[in-house]
Amino acid sequence: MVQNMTYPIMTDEEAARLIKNNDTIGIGGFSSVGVPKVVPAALARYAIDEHEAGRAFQVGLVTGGATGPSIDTDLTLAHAVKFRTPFQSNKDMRGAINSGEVQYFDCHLSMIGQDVHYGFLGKINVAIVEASEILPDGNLILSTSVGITPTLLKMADYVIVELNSAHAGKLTGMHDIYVPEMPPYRKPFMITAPGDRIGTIYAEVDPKKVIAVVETNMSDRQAGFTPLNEETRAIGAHVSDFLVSELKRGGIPKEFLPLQSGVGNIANAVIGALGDNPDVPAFSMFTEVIQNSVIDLMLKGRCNYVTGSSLSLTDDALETMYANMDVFGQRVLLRSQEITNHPECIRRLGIIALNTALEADIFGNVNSTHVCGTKMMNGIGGSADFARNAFLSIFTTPSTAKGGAISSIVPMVTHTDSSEHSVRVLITEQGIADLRGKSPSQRARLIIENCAHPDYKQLLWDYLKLSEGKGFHTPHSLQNAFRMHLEFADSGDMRNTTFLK
Ligand code: 0RQ
Repeated sequence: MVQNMTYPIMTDEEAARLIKNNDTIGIGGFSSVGVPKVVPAALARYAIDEHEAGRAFQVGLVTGGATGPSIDTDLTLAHAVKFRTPFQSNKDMRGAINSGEVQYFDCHLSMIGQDVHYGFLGKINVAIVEASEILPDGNLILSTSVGITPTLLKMADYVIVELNSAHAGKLTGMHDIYVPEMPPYRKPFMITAPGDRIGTIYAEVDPKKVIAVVETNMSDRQAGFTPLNEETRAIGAHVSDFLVSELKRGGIPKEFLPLQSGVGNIANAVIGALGDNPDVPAFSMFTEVIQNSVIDLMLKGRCNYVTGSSLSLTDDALETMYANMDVFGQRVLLRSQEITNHPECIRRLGIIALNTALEADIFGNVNSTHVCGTKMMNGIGGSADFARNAFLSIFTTPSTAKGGAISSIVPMVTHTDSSEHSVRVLITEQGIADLRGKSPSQRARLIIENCAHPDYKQLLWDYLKLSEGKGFHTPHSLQNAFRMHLEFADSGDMRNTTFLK
């Protein structure tokens, strides 16, 4: 037995100085919660000191998903990040990615842990992870998220632990940690219901790797969501109406199916709307990110079980959970993202996947990441892991952006994250397009009629008419496919578009 006292206790500054220029750092945690906080901030200060002394200092960042400001703001503003993968949602990091300062590759979130395991990303020199407890044998009880932390602990040369007493004892038993074997020894994951456990409540770490423990007491300070508006309410109502009609006609089994919900304001609003519709049965969730609306629905008995990789909750929602552990203790389970997003589980459980598009084209392809095809917003995240393997994959988006100057329904998406083959239903505040079993022409008609904003309907009909009947299976006019985007770049308003004849 190794006692936790054998781990060296250090200050954040001391721990940060164990990291070297050019190291690849694995950051534990997921979707901005359960991530390390003080060591990355100290690392940013250290980088600034090194730069001022005329020495190079940059690191590569491999994370589970989005992280906190001490990583994506502090390290970015210190010009200390060389590359970053697989997902971020931070203004400063986004700026550095789009300016070319930081090399970024976004990646399906089910795959990043596996890529680390396979060695595709090179060596992970140091993992920095947050834990809520260190067990007597040195293993870790993680905190509000799991992400790829178990894999980082396994694969990194060295480990720095931030021991966060804010969650001490509160989350014990709420994790299910399982690291898949490497092929050819990988076994099926025997998860046949969202609550099935396959692993341990702790994450294993080789005590010899732990070079520092830094004690903290900090909440995640997760940002809140924008209040519901007419648009997000309408999207939520359409999603719940659609699921109810599918249930009634037998398109969804009467037992209902577990839901996955994407990130952001719209996803949060959609789950809230499902909970408010009495015709939607109380549901379970097999998802990646557990957002605020789920906590509310569990208290109301509308959501009866949720498993995900992070409790991406504002402080008040987390306090609500801690204060009602009789409700939440046995109904919330945190897993690694290799499992929450695993194609095998998603396909077996028959997940209903609800994700958000920035733009969708009239043939059903979805862009979730690139504004006007060039500027990175966040990343593909887990959206396509779920969309590709779901029982039913639904994408939602408001029909316009930027006060109506952009139509989210366009002739051709400027970047494709989920293709027409993975997008089965498209929903905007205008209505629902059920694309299943429809040809490209039929899909275009449905999407224009049901989903486009009235300001853009005629424009999109005009586009379709340019090429329909000309012997094309997918009636595109290549010289006009991006005219709406080009018009926005020129005049700032897609409504001014005229197509070339
Ligand atoms: O810009 O912030 O400047 O106002 O995009 O848009 O409407 O607030 O939507 O917060 O729900 O995020 C796709 C980004 C939606 C998110 C995306 C502008 C709009 C606004 C945000 P402002 P909203 P949301 C699994 C699921 C990929 C990852 C994923 C996302 C900003 O859902 O990152 O799904 N998805 N993961 O004005 C230009 C358009 C636009 C546009 C919107 N067509 N053109 N700008 N905007 N449409 C879980 C995980 O992976 C963790």
